[in-house]
Amino acid sequence: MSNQLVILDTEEAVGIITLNRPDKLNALSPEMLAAICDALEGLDASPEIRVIVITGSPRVFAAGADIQAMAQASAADIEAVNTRSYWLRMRQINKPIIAAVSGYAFGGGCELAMQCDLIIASETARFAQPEIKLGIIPGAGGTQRLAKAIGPYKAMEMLLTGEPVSAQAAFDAGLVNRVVPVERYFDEAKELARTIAVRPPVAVRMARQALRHGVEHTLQQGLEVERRNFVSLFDTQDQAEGMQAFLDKRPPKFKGK
Ligand code: CO8
Repeated sequence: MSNQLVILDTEEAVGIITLNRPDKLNALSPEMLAAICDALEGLDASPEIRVIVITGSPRVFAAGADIQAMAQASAADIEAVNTRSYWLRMRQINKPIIAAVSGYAFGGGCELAMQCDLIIASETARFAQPEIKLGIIPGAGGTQRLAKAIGPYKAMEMLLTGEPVSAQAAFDAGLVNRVVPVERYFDEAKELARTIAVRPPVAVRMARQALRHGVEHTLQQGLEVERRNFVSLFDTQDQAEGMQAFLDKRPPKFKGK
C-alpha cells in the first residue's frame, strides 16, 4: 500500500486521482487538499489528459475536513491555514472532473464531490453535511452548491439535521448523475470519462465554462458567455472537422484545436 495521500494514474486520456488516507477515512487535512490540488494541476497541464476522475475506496470517498486538525483551532487559526486557497485552486481546473463516489461523502467530502462536474455514485454512497453536529457549518461551498444542486428545502434539511442521504435519494434530488452497483461505480465513471474524452476538447471546455458561469452568475451573464463561446468555436479546426465529418458520413477526428 502506498503511503502517498493521493495516487495518480492515467488510462489513455483519463487521469485518475485516488484519495489514499484509509486509516482516517480520507479526511481532508491541508496536506491532503494540497496533494489533490497538485495532482489536479498536473493532469490539467498534461496535453494527453482530457478528463479527470477523482475517487476514494468502496468504503469511503472522503469523511470531511480533518476534525483532529480543527478541534483546538481558533477562528484566527482557521484563517491562517487558509484551506480556501485549495478550493480556489480546484476551481481553476479547465478539464472536466468526475467524482466516483462510494461510501461516505461527508462534510468536505461532499463538498469535494460537488466541486466536480459530474458525480457517479455506488449504491452504498452516502452524502451528508454533518458539520452542524460539530458546532460548525460547511465552509467549502456546502451551503451554496448543495442548495443550487438539490434546491433550498432539501439542502436546508441536510444542513440543519446533518443526517446523510442515500445515493438513491441524492440521485432523485439531482445531486448525482448515476447510481450503479458498488462493483461498477469506478468503471462507470471511467466509461463516462472516455465518452467525454473523445469529444472536441475546446468545445468541452467552452460548454463547461458557460454552464458554470451561468450557475454562479445571472442568467443574462451566463447567456453572454454562452454566445461568446459559441461564436469563438467557429474559429476552431474541430468545428470544421466535426461538421465536415457529419456531411461526409464519417467519424470526426478532433485535434483539440
Ligand atoms: N477527520 C479526522 N478523522 C476522521 C474523520 C474526520 N473527518 N472521519 C473519520 N476519522 C477517523 C476516525 O477518528 C477514526 O480514526 P481512529 O481509528 O484513529 O480512531 C477513523 O477515521 C475511522 O473512523 P470511524 O471509526 O469513526 O469509522 P466509522 O465507520 O465508525 O464511522 C463515519 C464513519 C460515520 C464517517 C464517522 O467517521 C464520522 O462521522 N466521521 C466524521 C464525519 C464528519 O463529521 N465530517 C465533517 C467534518 S467537518 C467538515 O468537513 C467541514 C468542512 C469545512 C471546509 C472544508 C475543508 C476541507
